[in-house]
Amino acid sequence: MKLITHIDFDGICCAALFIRKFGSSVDITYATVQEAKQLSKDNFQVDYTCDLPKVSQSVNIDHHKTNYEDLYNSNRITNKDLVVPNAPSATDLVYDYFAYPNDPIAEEIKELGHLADIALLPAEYKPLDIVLNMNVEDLSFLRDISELLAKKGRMILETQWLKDHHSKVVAAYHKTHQVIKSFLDTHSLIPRVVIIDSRNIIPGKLAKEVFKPLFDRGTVIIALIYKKSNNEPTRVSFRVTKTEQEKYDVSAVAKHFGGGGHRMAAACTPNLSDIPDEIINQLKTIMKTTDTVEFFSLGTNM
Ligand SMILES: [Mn+2]
Repeated sequence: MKLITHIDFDGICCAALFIRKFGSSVDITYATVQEAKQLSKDNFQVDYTCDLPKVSQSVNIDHHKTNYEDLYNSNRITNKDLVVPNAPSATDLVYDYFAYPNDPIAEEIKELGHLADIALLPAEYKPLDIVLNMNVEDLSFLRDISELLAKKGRMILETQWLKDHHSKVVAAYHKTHQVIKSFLDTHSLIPRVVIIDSRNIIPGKLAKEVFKPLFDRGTVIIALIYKKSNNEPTRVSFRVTKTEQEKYDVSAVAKHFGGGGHRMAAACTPNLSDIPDEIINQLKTIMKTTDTVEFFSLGTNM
């Protein structure tokens, strides 16, 4: 049994459900969307693709709108696939696909994948979220966390493994929040639409920490510029605040730059020369006439 899954929380919960169902002999590849697309071009052979665009002729279990459209347009969708664009998470779909009767741990894994992907992870999961973000490039770490989740469900929170990892990364996390706070303290007026460059100012793996504090200040759309690490390309991650999700579709903007995703969460890897002007122009195509937009660097004061 070979699985390829996304290197995020949802993808890891999918992996945990596979291990729960088929045991630790499942061969798991963890990949980004770009890597999955390349592996598919190379005709990489797997049985299942989760939370990613379909790889080769595998069974695809996914909830990304752009993937659904691409599969449909290219006639690659089959009746074995479960690609549901409005499903809250791929984990929910894996849970339904295989069925886990009388398995409370599988239910906990489903709950976790679901909450993580709709950005409603309860506070007690924060250490797990931070540890995952900081170790996302370490493939053996991703396997470890999948195995541990499959074995323990939400009790993963009580493990010494998590406590040890958390104590290593918690200082960087607090420093990041100080930088975000001082940015917000020096900017009394925050527009409805914010493009914010976090590169060289906070660790790329923690860049997404800016979303919640900015939304709390009344921003409705954020385009976050970041680099996962020094040798990674510059990426832009788009988010729409929960309360205005119906009104904006950022996947259209991401798609313009060769990326994709969901209406309220999408990403792309634009040309550096498109930052920020072309990003602003594209955001304007989905903004309301009364919306204001501004470009900031997270590190500059006023
Ligand atoms: Mn997902």
